[in-house]
Amino acid sequence: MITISPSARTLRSPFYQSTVEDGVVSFTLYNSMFLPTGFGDPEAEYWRLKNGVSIWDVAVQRQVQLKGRNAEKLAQILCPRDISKMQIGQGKYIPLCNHSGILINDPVLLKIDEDCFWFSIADSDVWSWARAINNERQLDVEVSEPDAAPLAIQGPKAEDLVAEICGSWVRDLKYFWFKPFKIDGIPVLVARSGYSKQGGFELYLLNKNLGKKLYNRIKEVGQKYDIGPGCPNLSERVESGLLSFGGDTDHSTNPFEVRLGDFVDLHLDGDIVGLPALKKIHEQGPKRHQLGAIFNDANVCSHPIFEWMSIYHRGEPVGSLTNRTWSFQLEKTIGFALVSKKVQAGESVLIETEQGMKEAELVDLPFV
Ligand code: THG
Repeated sequence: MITISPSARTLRSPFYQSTVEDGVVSFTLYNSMFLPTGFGDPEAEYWRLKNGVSIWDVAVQRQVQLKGRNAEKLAQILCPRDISKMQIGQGKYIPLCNHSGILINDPVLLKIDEDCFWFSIADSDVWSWARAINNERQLDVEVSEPDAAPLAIQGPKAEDLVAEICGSWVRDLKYFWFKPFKIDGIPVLVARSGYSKQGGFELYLLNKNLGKKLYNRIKEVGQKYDIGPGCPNLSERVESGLLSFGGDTDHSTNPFEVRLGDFVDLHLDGDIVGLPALKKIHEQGPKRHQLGAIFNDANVCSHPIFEWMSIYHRGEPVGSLTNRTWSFQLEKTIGFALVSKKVQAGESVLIETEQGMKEAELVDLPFV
């Protein structure tokens, strides 16, 4: 068996030991941390997420904290989305872009306080980016990593479980909103969010020494909901059309190509990194778009892909398949296609797989 060698660069989450005890069988690296990718029964993990409730160690969603008098100013310079009306306790999904309008991360932004914001980041270094812009603009904001590690509770039974642990007030939390709370003395932020479309919460643990205690508490109360271990689920997230930054994007992807255009506020003006480029890209019209691909052969391959696969239409290369998975719901092999606007949903394409050229149908996302 090939394994990942640990080192001081590969960090463990506060919930690492708990996932090992829960039978984790594989990890990937994400933001230089171990992210569980399976507990030995992918199908059971999928249906638990769709029909029940599962607990996920997603501490790899690390926090980039901006603190100081100019924290909001710096956050807005970094965000091509209007954050001026955000309230304390509110979150927003943000397509972070560089000066060329290329997507460099897709974090959730949390307004912690009037002078404090957190970016809950996908897999790329936002600390260096934020520090660089901060220093260039001489804003004197402190950019750091707070003691915070998200633990996700996902699935249709998540709300009943979290309400039992924290109180029925959690039922009134709006999407991406959050509130500080103490569970048995364990400080957390309770947020309605998570990387699935099955509903649920994320508990941001605010004391890394209490990971085991929090995990155990949730499992204890979760027993009657038949809770079990899980992790961001490839099959569910692809069916649901959720983007994976770095997996479904490359170094030339802009937000309009990957269905994040609604999160760009083009009317904004002032000093915002990437906004002039985004206005231009929007004006000229993006050249690619993201569609779904459904293979005609049932099970083309169930394991994830290492590299994007070329897609052809009438003999011409038109783009790439950026992920691929077995859909337990559709009982087909599906994936995301990042393709030229010349091809549309409803058309057939050929995809260059390790089993040769395979026919697939393009469809609009999400699949489900
Ligand atoms: N939770 C937290 N941090 C994160 C993620 C998360 N950081 C990394 C990664 N996930 C960021 N990416 C996403 C992608 C999609 C969503 C959230 C974070 C998401 N999208 C919904 C959708 O696309 O339908 C809703 C978007 C909206 O309507 O605003 O939830 O999961 N803490």
